[in-house]
Amino acid sequence: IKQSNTLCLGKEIAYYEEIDSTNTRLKAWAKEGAMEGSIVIAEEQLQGKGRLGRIWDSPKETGIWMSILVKPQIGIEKIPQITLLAGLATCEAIRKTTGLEAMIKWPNDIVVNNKKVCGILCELVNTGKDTAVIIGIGINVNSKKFPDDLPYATSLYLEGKEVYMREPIISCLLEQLEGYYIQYKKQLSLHNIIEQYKDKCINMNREVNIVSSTESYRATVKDIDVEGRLIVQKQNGIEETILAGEVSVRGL
Ligand code: BT5
Repeated sequence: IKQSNTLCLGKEIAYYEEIDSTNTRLKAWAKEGAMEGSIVIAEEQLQGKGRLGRIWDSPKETGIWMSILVKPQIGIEKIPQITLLAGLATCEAIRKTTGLEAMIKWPNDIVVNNKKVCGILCELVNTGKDTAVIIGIGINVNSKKFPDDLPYATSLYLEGKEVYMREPIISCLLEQLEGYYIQYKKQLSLHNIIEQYKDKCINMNREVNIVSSTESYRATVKDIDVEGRLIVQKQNGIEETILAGEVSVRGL
């Protein structure tokens, strides 16, 4: 990744042909003292991770499977904000480099034409010295097809009918993310970032299924607050604040 104009992100890069998970690798490296902005990237993941123990399909050379280390010195309750930043930066980078109308599905998916093209998994790691966040980003770039059990998955290639170089997308993503991250650390810009996120979020003012381990109901998305939580209104008019719950949108 030669042409990335960043000050911090991507200055140290560990590249693998094959790895279990870039998040897992970067977690270990963080404990060994990796500096902020360090990146792990792989051509193929054998055990790519989604949220809640789910699997992220990461076949060889078709995607961007990457993890980025940041050290914002925040508590676990602030991780959703980092997920938002990463989602916004990735959405912008996909738009800028492909021209596709990428949208964000709260909290951590990027969709194109209502299908999932990217997933983001942020994890907190205690390095012994400080607390760091691993931002794991998986983008399906040139995948030509997906297994039958992933009917809502798509790639930039399938949506744009074009083969895309991965390097410019990565460079653009790092630049976008660094820009938002610098803003984020100033805290004052948080409202501005949330507004930009909401502009690109497909769930805004739409009906969603809220599915948790104990209940399931339909509600309308009203807002996203500065903590990155979803504010929904149930059919009986009562508002609920949703944290890292499971929100499924029809057709996704
Ligand atoms: C996510 O989880 O969407 C987060 C995915 C993060 C992957 C990156 S790749 C680099 C880094 N290293 C890792 O090990 N992970 C990160 P979640 O919202 O739980 O969605 C997972 C679900 O998406 C799965 O249960 C499948 O239904 C679906 N899925 C799996 N692989 C997919 C793919 N390649 N494209 C689209 N959907 C997929």
